Amino acid sequence: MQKNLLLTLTAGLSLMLAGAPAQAQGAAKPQVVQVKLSEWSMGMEDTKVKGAVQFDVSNVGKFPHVLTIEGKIGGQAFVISSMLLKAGEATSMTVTLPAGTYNVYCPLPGHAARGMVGTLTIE
Ligand SMILES: [Cu+2]
Repeated sequence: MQKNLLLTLTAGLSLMLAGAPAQAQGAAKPQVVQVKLSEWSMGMEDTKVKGAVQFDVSNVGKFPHVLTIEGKIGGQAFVISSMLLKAGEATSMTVTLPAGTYNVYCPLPGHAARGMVGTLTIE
């Protein structure tokens, strides 16, 4: 698991990662993806989207959970994490990533091993 870059995003914050292509249209609305974290699922397995993505993340479980996205852009590893969400809490984060496949998981100890993993594909 790479930890070169760890960014915690607060509600509504929009992030464009270095190396990501500039958005052609600028005003393009991000695609909304609902993420419902619980024991033991990311609630968004194998999501496929285009362009900017707004993750509306909620914790519908009993334990704290986090949405982490991990991958490489131009050979450079990155990790993006939501804030830690306690039971019943929600947040939103918008990311713009180049086309590719990224891993999503909950980084809390043992959670990924129990099934809190998935894939995000940007087309
Ligand atoms: Cu978790």
